Amino acid sequence: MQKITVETTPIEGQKPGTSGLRKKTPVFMGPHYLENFVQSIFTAIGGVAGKTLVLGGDGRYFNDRAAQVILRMAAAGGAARIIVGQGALLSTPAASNLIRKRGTDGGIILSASHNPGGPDEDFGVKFNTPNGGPAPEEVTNRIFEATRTIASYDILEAQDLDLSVPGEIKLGETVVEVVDPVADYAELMESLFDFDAIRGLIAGGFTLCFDAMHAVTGPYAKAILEGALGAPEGSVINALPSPDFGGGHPDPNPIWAKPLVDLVMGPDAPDFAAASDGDGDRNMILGRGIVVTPSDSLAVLAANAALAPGYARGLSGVARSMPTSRAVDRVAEALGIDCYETPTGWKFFGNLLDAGRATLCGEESAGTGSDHVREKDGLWAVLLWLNVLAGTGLSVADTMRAHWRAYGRNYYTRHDYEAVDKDKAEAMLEALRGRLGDLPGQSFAGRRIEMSDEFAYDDPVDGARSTGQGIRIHFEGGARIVYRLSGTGTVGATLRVYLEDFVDDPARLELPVEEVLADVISAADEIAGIRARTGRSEPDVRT
Ligand code: VG1
Ligand code: CO
Repeated sequence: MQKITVETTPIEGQKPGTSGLRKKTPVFMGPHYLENFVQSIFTAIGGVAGKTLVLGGDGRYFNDRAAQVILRMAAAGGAARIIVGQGALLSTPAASNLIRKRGTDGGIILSASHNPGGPDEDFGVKFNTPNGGPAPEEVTNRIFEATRTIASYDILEAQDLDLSVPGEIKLGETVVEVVDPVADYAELMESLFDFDAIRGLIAGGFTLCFDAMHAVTGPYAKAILEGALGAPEGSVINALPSPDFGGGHPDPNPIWAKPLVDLVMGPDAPDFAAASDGDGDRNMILGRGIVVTPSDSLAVLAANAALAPGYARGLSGVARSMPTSRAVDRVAEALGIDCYETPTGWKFFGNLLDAGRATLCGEESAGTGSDHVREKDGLWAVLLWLNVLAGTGLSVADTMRAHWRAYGRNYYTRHDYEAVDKDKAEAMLEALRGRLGDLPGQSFAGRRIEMSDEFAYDDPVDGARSTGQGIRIHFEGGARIVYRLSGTGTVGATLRVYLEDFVDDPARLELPVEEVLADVISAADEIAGIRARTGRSEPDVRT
């Protein structure tokens, strides 16, 4: 088979965001676009000669063809072995596990996560380092630099490989090893959780519904929940991965997973329900009559993790992204362990997990995980919840009530303004930045500001500094607003406004969220001038 060197020129805008490079699918399918980026990844890691990489994706449109291109490029670069999920499928946490378990040099994950897929929707490529985690900024900066100077890429002239059957195939000098995408991951889950207890819970009549949203977790959830744990067939819905996710957004939140919310609020509610996203790293937890806020879920799991065998020895510490509610901070305080506050994006947890400083991590965006891999992990969160419920015998709603009574409640919501004019959004934040010094002492909607700043993070392990990570406004009494722009969108700018207030009055623990946060929501608009500056009167999505 012949290696071809193709001349190319740099393509603008190949800068990885919060989680890899995400663009509209036709952009990725354009001449040299995927190839330039992949070659730049190879350049940034010093080439792939003699190396072993993991490859897989969430099955969205173009996943299969992109995987064939990457295999030919890795072979042209002299890779020793590429471990690829059958059908080029791997959930993000399963890829992270394989990268670690097989001691590889990293991996490439094809996904735009919760963004919709299809010929006119989104595609993405992400590189994970040998620890199994998303490349840290130092690596993504090198990848970006390489995209700006690239002059050629190497690719093997060869036909597509048959990735439908596990086994080994030779591609040039490279071994392509096709593996069952589920097996190693399922084994890892069984090592962490008390499967007997969960089986017993389900055998006792506890009912559950898992919505795979036509995305990658279908086969994983079928094998684990229905297979290993004995949930009746049909407990996993939308289980067949489809290239356009059945035409929906594979985003597990009350907007895109509304049918699941309707189910738990209706007469046929199961005891437990959950959903995951396109690439299987997010989770949404629901119970009869209740939707659990991701920030609360992190706090509950931290408080009860010791019920699962994998965490019985206790937690070394916990970490949350800055905009995530501070509910977990109270649990950490009670447990006497450290709580770290990092910028948005899982890559910032990697060093803390590697150094053993944190065992559990989470984000308000439905991401929860632990040191078992270096990515957030949707099914893991579902299984830990089931293990906790099997241990306490409580319902989801009673678990939340007990938690709020013990720790107080951080009422929380996030308002997203999507596809806002980028210049206007940036100008709004720039104006706010200029006023940060003057805000303390001023009142908005009857709330007095105590502190305001722009979040910067100094990694306690390697000292790397990340600036410009979101504007924070703290009010007297514990309320908080955070403003930041999304780093995963593909159209204009997405403004995220994170709103929170703390209540520990036992009489006020079960009020509607929008009612408790009404002042804080008004203050958020008054302070930044969202309506006036963006022309939007309402957020597009409230989670
Ligand atoms: C969003 C979330 C962030 C998450 C990231 C990747 O980023 O806010 O918490 O880590 O998506 O998740 P942003 O920059 O758009 O706010 V996933 O499941 O899309 O890999
Ligand atoms: Co995801």
